[in-house]
Amino acid sequence: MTDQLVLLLSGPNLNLLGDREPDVYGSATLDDHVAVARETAQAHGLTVEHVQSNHEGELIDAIHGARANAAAIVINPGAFTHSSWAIHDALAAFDGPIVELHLSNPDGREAWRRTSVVAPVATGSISGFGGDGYRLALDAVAALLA
Ligand code: CA2
Repeated sequence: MTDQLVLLLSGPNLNLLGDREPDVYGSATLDDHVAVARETAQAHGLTVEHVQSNHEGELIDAIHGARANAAAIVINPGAFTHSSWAIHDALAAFDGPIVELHLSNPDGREAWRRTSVVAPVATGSISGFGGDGYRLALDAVAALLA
């Protein structure tokens, strides 16, 4: 049987991880985090497809694509977390589990980060555990799909 596919989405500026703000986001790169997600997925018999984009429409297109081929979505929407009702609507049209993932804990930061417009359409959220969040998110997806 083929592995179930999990779409891992990374929003704007996450391609800069490891380069700046290590005090907030850690020193690992996005590739490092994706590797952890892939390893965790593999241990659960899942496969990860990763898409990073700095463009809202590209993230939305990827979510639409997931409707046909993915069992679950893990998404770190970056700053779109706090503003993108378009991503909210796209996720609302996806039928499987959705895990919202953040490296930092947005609730402990600036006031504008305390609102997530993605949270209402997510199955659950993992925030504030740094890179460990990628392993936790894939563990959560596996449990939800089991
Ligand atoms: O904590 C998270 O994972 C965030 O989604 C990261 C977003 C931020 O806007 C959210 O409030 C919380 C920002 C990602 C930007 O990442 C950078 C990495 C290195 C240098 C600059 C930005």
